[in-house]
Amino acid sequence: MTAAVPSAASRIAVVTGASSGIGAATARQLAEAGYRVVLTARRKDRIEALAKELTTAGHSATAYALDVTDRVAVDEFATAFRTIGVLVNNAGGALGADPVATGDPDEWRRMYDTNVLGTLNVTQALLPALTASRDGTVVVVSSTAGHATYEGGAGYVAAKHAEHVLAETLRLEIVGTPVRVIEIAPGMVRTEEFALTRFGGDAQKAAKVYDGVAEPLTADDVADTIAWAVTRPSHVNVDLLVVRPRAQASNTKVYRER
Ligand code: 8X3
Repeated sequence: MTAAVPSAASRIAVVTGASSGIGAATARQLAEAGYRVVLTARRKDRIEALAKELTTAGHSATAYALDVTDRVAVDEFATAFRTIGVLVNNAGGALGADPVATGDPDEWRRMYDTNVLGTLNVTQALLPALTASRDGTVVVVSSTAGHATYEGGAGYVAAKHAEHVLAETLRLEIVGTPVRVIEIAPGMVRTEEFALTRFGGDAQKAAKVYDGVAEPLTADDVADTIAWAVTRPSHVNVDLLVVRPRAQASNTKVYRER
C-alpha cells in the first residue's frame, strides 16, 4: 500500500527529543516523507546541526530549543503554530535501575516530569493547532515498560505506564475530533544515549544491557514504525504498536548468545 501524502494543512511535524536517537531518526524519516519538520530538544547545537543537514538535503527543517518540562516555554513555542499535522512526543528517558527498596525519589520525579508531564505539556499546548489542521496525529513514544514491569525498573515503568494511560485516555476524550492518537511502544533499542543516561554515564553498565543480544532494534527501526503509522490514511488509527527485536520475547525474556 502506498503511504498517504500529507495534506497541505497537515504538513508540519513537531518532534520532541529530536537531538539524538529515536527522535532524530524520526525527524529524518518524516522529512523524507514530505513533512516540514520542527525539531525540538534542549540541546540547541544538535538540533540545529540536524536541521542544517536536512535542509541541505532539500528538506524543510527548523530547530527550536525547548525543555518539554518548562510549561511557559512550551506555551510560547506553541504560539508559533496555527495548524500542525503531527506531534511526536518522544522526549523522555530512564534514570537508574534500582529496586523499589532503594530507588532515588528524585530520579522517579524527574522521570515522571520528562516522560509524562513533558508529553502532557506539549500535547495540551499543540492540541488546538492539531485540531485546526482538521487532520492531526499525536504520537506518544512510550515503551514496552509502559505495558509490563521488570525488576529494577519501577520508576521508569511507572512513568511509562502513566504515559500509556495519557495516550489511551486522550484517545477516548477526543474521539469525534479530527485528531488521532498513536502509541508506539518500543522494547530493546540500542541508541547512543538511552542506557548511558540511565546509568549516569557508566559505559560498562550501559553496554551490559545489550550484551550478547544479536540485533537490538536501532533508532531507525523505531522511526520506521512511527513514520509508517503516521503516513496511514487519516481514518486509520494505529492505537498501539509494540515493537521489539526478535531476540526479546518479553521485558524479562531476552535471548543472549553468550
Ligand atoms: C526501553 C525499554 O526495557 O529499557 O524503553 O525499559 S526498557
